[in-house]
Amino acid sequence: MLPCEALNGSSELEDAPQPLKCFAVHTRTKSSPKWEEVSIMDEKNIPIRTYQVCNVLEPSQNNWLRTDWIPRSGAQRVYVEVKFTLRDCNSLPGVTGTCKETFNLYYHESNEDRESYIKESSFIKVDTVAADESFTQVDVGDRIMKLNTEVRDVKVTTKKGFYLAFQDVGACIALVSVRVFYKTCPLTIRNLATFPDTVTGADTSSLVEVRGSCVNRSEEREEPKMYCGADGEWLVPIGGCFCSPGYEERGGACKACTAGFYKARSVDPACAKCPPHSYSLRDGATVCDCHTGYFRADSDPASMSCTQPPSAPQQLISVVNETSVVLEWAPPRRLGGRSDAIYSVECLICKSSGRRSISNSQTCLPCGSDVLFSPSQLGLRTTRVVVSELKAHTRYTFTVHARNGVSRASGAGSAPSVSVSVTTNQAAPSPVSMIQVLDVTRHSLLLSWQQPDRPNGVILEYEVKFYEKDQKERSYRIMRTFSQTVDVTGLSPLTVYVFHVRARTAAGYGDFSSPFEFSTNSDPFPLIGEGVNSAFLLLRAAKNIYITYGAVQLIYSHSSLLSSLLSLLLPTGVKIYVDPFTYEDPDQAIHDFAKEIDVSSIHIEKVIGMGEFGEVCSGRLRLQGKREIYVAIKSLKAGYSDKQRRDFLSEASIMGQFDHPNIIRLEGVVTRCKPLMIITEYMENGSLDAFLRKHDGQFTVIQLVGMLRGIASGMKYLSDMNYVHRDLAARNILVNSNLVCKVSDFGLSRVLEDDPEAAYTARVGHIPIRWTAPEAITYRKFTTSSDVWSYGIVMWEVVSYGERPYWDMNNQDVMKAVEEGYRLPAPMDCPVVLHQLMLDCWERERAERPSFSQILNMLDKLIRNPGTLQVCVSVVPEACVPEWSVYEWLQSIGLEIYRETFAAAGYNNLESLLALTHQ
Ligand code: ACK
Repeated sequence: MLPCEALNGSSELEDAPQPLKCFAVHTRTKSSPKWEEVSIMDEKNIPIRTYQVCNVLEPSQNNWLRTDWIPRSGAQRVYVEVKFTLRDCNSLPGVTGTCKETFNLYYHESNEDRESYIKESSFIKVDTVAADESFTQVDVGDRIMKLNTEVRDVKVTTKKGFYLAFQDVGACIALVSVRVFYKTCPLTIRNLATFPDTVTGADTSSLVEVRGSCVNRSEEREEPKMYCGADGEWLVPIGGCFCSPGYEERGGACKACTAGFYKARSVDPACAKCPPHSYSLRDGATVCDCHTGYFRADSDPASMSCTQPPSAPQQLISVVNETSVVLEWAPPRRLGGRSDAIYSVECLICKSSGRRSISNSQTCLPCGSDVLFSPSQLGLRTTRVVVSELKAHTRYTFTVHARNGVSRASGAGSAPSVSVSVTTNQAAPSPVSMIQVLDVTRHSLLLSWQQPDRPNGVILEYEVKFYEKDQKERSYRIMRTFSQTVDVTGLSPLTVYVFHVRARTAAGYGDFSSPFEFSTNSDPFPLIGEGVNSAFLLLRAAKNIYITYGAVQLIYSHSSLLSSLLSLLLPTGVKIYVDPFTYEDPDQAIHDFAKEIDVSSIHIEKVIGMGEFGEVCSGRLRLQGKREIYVAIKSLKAGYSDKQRRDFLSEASIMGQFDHPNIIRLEGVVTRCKPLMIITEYMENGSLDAFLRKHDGQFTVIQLVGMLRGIASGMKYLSDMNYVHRDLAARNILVNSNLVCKVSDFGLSRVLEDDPEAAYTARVGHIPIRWTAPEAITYRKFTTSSDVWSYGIVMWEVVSYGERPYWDMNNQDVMKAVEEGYRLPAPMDCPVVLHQLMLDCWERERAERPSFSQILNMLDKLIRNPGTLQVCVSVVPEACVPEWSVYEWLQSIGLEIYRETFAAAGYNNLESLLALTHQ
């Protein structure tokens, strides 16, 4: 066997070194092999086997020595290292020119490992191998054998293996060893990627591209690649891997982070110590857990300390400016280690619910969506917010909550907060947004407008300013009116006028509306129109007439023409109620007082209740040239009798005669098709009794008095028109979205058959006993004064938030008690002045009861001086305002002259006043 040395970065070919065999290669000359296998001693005197040839004396030598078949084993370029000795021709005595000093190296690729006979021509020459120069210098006589080492490489790519062959052409050679190997780039790890042992390419310049694979616990950063060069060197590393989270690179491998350390992302260079307020107990942590009481938000990086929710905001202060409040606060004392504190403002309207409870507990409701927060209500980064569009005279509680990124993670229920309660001041009403013209003549314009969006109190009157457009504001006129309509007369024909309207409450005037322009026309003024309608219009336009109910009955019962003529004789300005039952033809009444509406302009939406004659629905009405409005629709159910039809329509005939902001407005009737309908304005909050019960304790006294004022104003209007309602009760008052109360439920026969409260009495028929004055119960004496009695009961219902008058006493007991002088006591927290007014309405002698006009004046006075409402008749002494003296209380009700009398009688403090009774 030939000796063999292993070389770094190279591989010996399988089965190499191969035993060289001296065997025949098919040659053109001789066939006998000249190579001989000879044992010699090497330099160290170790015996080795060699192949030798030395036919230097004979010419034309061609001696072949070939290896066995060598499998290629994937190699593409193999290296052949030959160790040999060669005799210097000059050192050989007697040698002629035939002596050579080289031999040739050949190869032959083959899939066969058993080719016994290979033609010489099948071999391809690799090179002519010469001995080293130094070797030619041989010490003559001493014959030191010089070992030459020559390496040649050859590309072998076509077959599974190859043969090597050595051709001697007349030299004196001894082949000591032949080592055949190929080169690989050795397995290596670069940038945390493993590159396998790779065989080099076929050519000396070829680079083999190799893809690496990430080491354990690592992940690819960018595809790891390297090139294996022909000499077995790795070149141009690209890409690589990162250690996975929880692991870091140590010595080319990925090792787990130890306890107390973590690595969150593969791109992080190394494990890091756990941030403050966190820990990791096990190796390989990707994140550290927070200590108890500390938290991490979803968006917090793992490198961030664990933090805490903030404490409550501090030093909340409020500055009220009419109906706006500025809230300012200081940041929480503890921010929890974060800088992302945000604030939200909660707004509640709170009412003391002390009416039935001894404690001062509060009922709070969220403020409506119409309240504005600037810059915003939620997610505030600033410590200041302006809250506007609040209701006037209303108590609000604002709570400022502080939160930060870990408030939710902490799982704490509500965020720490600070609260403040404020009461808004009076505010002037907002401007009227739109003025419409209802009727135009040569000299007049009939205008109407909606109540301002934010009345901020009870509207006491409207001021209408107008001027000729050409005159600008150089000369203008002012008109004041209580209603939302005004008939502006005395105008010049065909002239453009500019109108502004503003509203006034106890807080003063609001701003004027923007200008609206209307022109008078040149139509002739209808002096006497046809029928009652025009006569009635004239009556409405007239000023300062007074006519009795009976007189009008007489006129209308005879002839509408007569009444028209009479009306011309009357002084101007008075509106008189006309009993539709005095008409010979009831249809005439309905057409005189109500507008016929085409059913196609009504869009019914839903049923809202049941009336005596059928369903009550809500819906929309769009009349030509007018904007769409919400309406209530009462219909007459099928199968009605003549009487029912007449009774049903009588309500419209009555309502159609009224035009007042506190009387339900008739929009019109449908009589030309079935079912018959009565269309009225829509009152969003339904009937007053149910509305108050629903909002028990939620209004200020001023708001309650505002409602009562509206009802009193409507009743004054009705009484001025000589109309007696007979069934005034909170259930027959409707409330709109602005809390405006309007008297409803008119009709004649219904008095009082459709009222579930009306009890049948043998003497006077159906009577709502609890609401009715004794003289009306006893001998049917229904007058405005009996309406005043009912109004007193309504006052009691309102202040007690819909309580049933006389609670569960039966009608008999109520009549008896009232007869004996018993009167309803003041409801909880009822101002003394209001209860006094109720008692006045319940005077036995009807002549001693106040008129609606007096009631209205009284309520206006109270609204203008809210201080007078501060003293309450209450079973809870603390519900009264403590700082008031008896004198101040007497002053507030205009009775300060009795100061001495009260003192003499021992009434020295407010508590002693609680014992006072009406008597
Ligand atoms: O208490 P409510 O909701 O108010 O239930 C009754 C029901 O119809 C039967 O009368 C309601 N209602 C009557 N007229 C109107 C109206 N103009 N606007 C709104 N609701 C009305 C009443």
